[in-house]
Amino acid sequence: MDPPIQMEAPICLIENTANGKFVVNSEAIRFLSGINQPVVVVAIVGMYRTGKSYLMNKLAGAQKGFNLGATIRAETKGIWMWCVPHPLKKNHTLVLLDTEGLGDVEKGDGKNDIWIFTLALLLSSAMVYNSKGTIDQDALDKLKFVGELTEIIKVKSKDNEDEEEKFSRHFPIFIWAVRDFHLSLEIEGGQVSADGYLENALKLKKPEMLPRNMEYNKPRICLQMYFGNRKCFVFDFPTTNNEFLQRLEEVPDDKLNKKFVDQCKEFCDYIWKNADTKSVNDTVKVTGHRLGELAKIYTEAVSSSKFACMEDAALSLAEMENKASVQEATQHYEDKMKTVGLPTETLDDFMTLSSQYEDEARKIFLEKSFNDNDQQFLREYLDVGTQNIQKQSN
Ligand SMILES: Nc1nc2c(ncn2[C@@H]2O[C@H](COP(=O)(O)OP(=O)(O)O)[C@@H](O)[C@H]2O)c(=O)[nH]1
Ligand SMILES: [Mg+2]
Repeated sequence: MDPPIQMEAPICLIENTANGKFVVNSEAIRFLSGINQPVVVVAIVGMYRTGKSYLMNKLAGAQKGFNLGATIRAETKGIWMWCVPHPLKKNHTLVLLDTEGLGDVEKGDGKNDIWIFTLALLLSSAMVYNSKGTIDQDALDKLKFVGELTEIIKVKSKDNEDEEEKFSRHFPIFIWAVRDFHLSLEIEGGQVSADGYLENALKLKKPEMLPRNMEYNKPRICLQMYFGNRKCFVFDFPTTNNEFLQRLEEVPDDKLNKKFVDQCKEFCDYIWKNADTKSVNDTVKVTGHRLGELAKIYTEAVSSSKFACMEDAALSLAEMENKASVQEATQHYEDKMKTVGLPTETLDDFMTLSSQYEDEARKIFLEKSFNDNDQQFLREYLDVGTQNIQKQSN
């Protein structure tokens, strides 16, 4: 069993540099490469100063962690990461990704928001979209860029017309968190749940294809199509005390609005229970190590304005790991053979030992390799094995 993860404070995973490039932080990758446990990844996106970092600290089960912006400037440039032991899933690591705010006026490039959104989406198993007030037209307008995801993300490397219909099979669960919600949950006089409230806000204007309705419908259609699993939580004002509001992370829960504290708890419980282990290609469980590799692959794609292709990412990941498995297996064989006193009494003795170590090595390879569907790496491994036997017996 791996030891529990110890990470004192969040670190930057992907830096959004001054010249608008995204760069992975090698220290974060090094840290992730030491995590062999499967990971549940929760990312949060939304406009800046909407209480994102505060909520992420709650998910970490901590009062402080991610920096809360006490000024109007966006505090976090890029994507920050905090790894903690999963509070419910044994031997799993919960990876929290906190993003800089969308709609930062200092970032002139119109692509900034969609790139942050894309990276958060591709790396997470649950994505929280955080906004303030109500889910109204303005809130949905801020998410307009989801309509452009087809220009950035691909499921398969070969062109396919129905690509976007496949998004929902691979995308994370989507949770809309509405902060400082000041309405009552009612539609046409009847009580609704928060989920019902979200679904109502996503309703399309009919007739759908009428040009004047299309702009209104577009983000709604995309959200419905891409995120099959949707959930909504509304949060009251945390407190009426303005001074508390400025430094919420220092205020204990019993000094805050009880309803808000309960809503935060309900939100965290839902995520802890429902956010799955991150997987690629539906089957391969992502470990911390693999998450670091995925971050590198997707950041590189986004930075160079190439498509971020999920199938290609899974293939690169498999190739990288399978190469390492071949190496580890052959190393095992070689190390074991070094312990054999040569020459052995008979060739039979030699062959028995050799095939025993060969079996062990193959087991190592098979345990560590994945997605080796056409057995390219198994063959490569067997080739190396055969050469080894010839080398040793000569
Ligand atoms: N009104 C209000 N303020 C909040 C809430 N949560 C946090 N804050 C305060 O809003 C400011 C920004 O919070 P932060 O979590 O850094 O927002 P972020 O920029 O979205 O990450 C801080 O001063 C917090 O104390 C909330 O639910 N409502
Ligand atoms: Mg923040």
